[in-house]
Amino acid sequence: MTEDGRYNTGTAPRLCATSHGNPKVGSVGISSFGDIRRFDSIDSTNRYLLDQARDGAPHGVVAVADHQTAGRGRLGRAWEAPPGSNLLVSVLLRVDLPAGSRHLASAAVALAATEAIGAETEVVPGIKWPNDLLAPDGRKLAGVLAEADLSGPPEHGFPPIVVGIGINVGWPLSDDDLPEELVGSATSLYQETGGIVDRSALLHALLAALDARVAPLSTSEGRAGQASELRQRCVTIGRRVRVELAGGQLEGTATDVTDEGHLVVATADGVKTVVAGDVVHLRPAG
Ligand code: BT5
Repeated sequence: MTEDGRYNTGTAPRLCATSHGNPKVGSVGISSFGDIRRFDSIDSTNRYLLDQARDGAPHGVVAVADHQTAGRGRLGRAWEAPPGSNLLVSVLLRVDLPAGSRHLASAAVALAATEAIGAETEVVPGIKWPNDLLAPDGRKLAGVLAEADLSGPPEHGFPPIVVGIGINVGWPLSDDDLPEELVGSATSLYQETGGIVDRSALLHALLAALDARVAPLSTSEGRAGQASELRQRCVTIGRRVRVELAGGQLEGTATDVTDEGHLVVATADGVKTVVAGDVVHLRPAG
């Protein structure tokens, strides 16, 4: 960060975008995700697509922003990204996904993002359960936020799940850019590679990879396949973890991810399956 509290964005690349509230509608020729709405500035691309979904927007609408004024993380937390530096994108999914397997929708986006990053850079991110992409050094490169709205009328199709991802592309340029609380825990593709990654190319690669992952979510074999990929990518498995749950916490060793995408933790009180929670990777004992 600069001394006056603003972000240093250096020469980060810019997405093509339009003014607040008036999305520029575009297409990248990917079958599921042809309707791409681009914003110069918006409060949150997830908020926008949830509202669109309530009005009946179909599967496949994409919102991408150059800047979010109220970018959100999970549990009311904020997602930081200065204007014009990172990839901030949400997709509206309406898929035939059993309620117990909804985590696989965000896993599909996380897996697609690891593929896209692998296609555009040499970085091989790991997935920290439930939703973070970590650089090999363990710092957070990207975060995924899935929000479902189950209240809509059936004529709009399967209930909407909006999955947003923020990928740190050009920011932070260095640790000096970061607010103190993110130093040591956040990184960017720029920091990892020393190069500028084109955000439009990354978006295209992400949507192409996700396109191939959507149909399989509707079959049990397809879901098992994605869960298996998640298992391979999941750097939480094998780690000692503390899991913060809505009603308490547990500690143990993460041993597996189920076919529904849930985390299995071996604790002193037996094996627990975690559907939703915040995970802290602990240092190995001793
Ligand atoms: C997430 O939440 O990681 C989900 C982030 C999702 C952001 C996307 S951007 C497009 C779409 N529209 C939205 O409004 N949101 C989505 P969580 O696991 O709760 O992590 C949030 C925490 O990560 C914060 O409390 C910070 O500690 C940290 N953090 C914030 N910004 C960060 C960044 N750019 N890089 C790394 N860590 C960050």
